[in-house]
Amino acid sequence: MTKKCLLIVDLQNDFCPGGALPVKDGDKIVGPINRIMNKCDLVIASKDMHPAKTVHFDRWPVHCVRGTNGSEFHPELSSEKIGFVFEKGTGNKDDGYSAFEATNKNLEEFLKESKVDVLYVCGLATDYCVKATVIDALQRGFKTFVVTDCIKAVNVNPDDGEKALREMKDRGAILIESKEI
Ligand code: VGL
Repeated sequence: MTKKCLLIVDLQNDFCPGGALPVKDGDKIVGPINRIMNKCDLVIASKDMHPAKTVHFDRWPVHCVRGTNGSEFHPELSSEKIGFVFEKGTGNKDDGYSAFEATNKNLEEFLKESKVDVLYVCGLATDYCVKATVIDALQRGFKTFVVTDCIKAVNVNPDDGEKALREMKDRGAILIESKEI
């Protein structure tokens, strides 16, 4: 039996409309993500968890600061189904785009110990944390799917999301829709 793991990247208030670094329609993927949780053997998530002062905020507005509401999951996410939350960007010098940079637990070791064969990645945002996480997963040898209707892009430039999808695909990720899981 193939062991499927769903990895939900940074579905936090600050990345949703009304948050400090809102991704357009970031909240629209919450419903579809809730619906695919039951199709996977294991559900885990990452959270951006920054200190109040970090070099990361030289580039971005202050967001996802530990202890603030902005760092919490979107309230409609079925977070009770999430088995573990990997925290990243926790230092004052690291961006922590990839979930594989988590500092509270080693994601690669966790996936290997959990005998995960296949990783399904979704969440925010396509062109930053999703992309970085997917590239790291591929480099570590995991068969990695990107769930295209369960991601949204920041789009600093309008085609950043499209470019990120192409790059992930070129590096070996498989793009699928949630109904195919
Ligand atoms: C993210 C920009 C800055 C993300 C995090 O979660 O994709 N994007 N920090």
